[in-house]
Amino acid sequence: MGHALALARRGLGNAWPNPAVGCVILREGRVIGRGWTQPGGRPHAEAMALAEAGAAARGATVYVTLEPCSHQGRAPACAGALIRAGVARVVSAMTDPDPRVAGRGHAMLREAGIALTEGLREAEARDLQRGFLTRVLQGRPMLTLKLAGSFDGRIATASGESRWITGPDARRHVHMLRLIHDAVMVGGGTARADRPSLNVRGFGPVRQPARIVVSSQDLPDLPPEDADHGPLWRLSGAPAAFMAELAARGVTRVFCEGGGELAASLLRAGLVDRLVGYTAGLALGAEGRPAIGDLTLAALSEAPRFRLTGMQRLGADIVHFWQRD
Ligand code: AOF
Ligand code: ZN
Repeated sequence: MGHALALARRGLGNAWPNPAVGCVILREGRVIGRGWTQPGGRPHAEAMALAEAGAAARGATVYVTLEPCSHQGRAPACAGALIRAGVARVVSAMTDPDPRVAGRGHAMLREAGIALTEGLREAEARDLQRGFLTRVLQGRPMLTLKLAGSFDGRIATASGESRWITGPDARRHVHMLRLIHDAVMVGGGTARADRPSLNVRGFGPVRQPARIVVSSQDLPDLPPEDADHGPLWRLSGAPAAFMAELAARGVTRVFCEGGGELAASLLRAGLVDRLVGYTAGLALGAEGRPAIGDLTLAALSEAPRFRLTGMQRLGADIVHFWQRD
């Protein structure tokens, strides 16, 4: 299952609107098939692993990070494909919350006489599939808020200078995080001030994330959609409404890179699931621009609080990860 989870990660930022699923087929202790959800969501992980295994899948054991689907989509259901291939045993990490599946995939396997184990390493699978779960169960994508700033949490000098507070290792790390999200989001002020590329550079040809600018005004000239830039969407209105609109477009994982007003409105609306902070060893003082605008908190107890899940040194900077459970 650890191998299947690692394969599933290859689909993050790539598989949407579908969840990024991984699948490993084993026979007599040897891996005979490996699969992960392909760009745009098809083929599914199981179809790819079964194709590799071929006739050897008969009698084999299948590890999969999400319940195999039971619905006839653009291709036959994975549960049916596993049954036809004659596998002996399926181990799945979690139930698929999609109402078209919701336990029916597991039931099909059991009824066909396949030995089924559910819930292996479920916590890790849920963490990996969080964007898909949020989309299906809450009708909005998962949102990661990124902030790169000084020791004192400032993102620019009073005059707006921000290049470069953090170093090249941190910047490359940001591109890696863009890569594993479906969409990158900024506010209109940041789009006008920085003209950010909002694309992934330095990782070869990739499925570029969609670019979202939250603004009620016209946008500055940003590059058109091409091989190096994802689709450009301007959204406006209340955070809950544009997040619902993104879910309707199939987006499961959003990476918000500021600015301060957008970050504050998302936090006030309780829509931030994860934080990623890059901190550099310099001080910009009270005159520097704050990373997050006014939260209008009346008491410390109202402050949105997150749990530390990891940290790492990146050259001269550090990156720290937090999340809400
Ligand atoms: C699987 N294996 O690798 C994935 C699954 O639009 P469709 O027909 O491709 O179906 C999308 C749904 O299939 C999605 O909402 C989720 O329930 C499931 N995703 N299932 O068996 C996979 N990605
Ligand atoms: Zn499937």
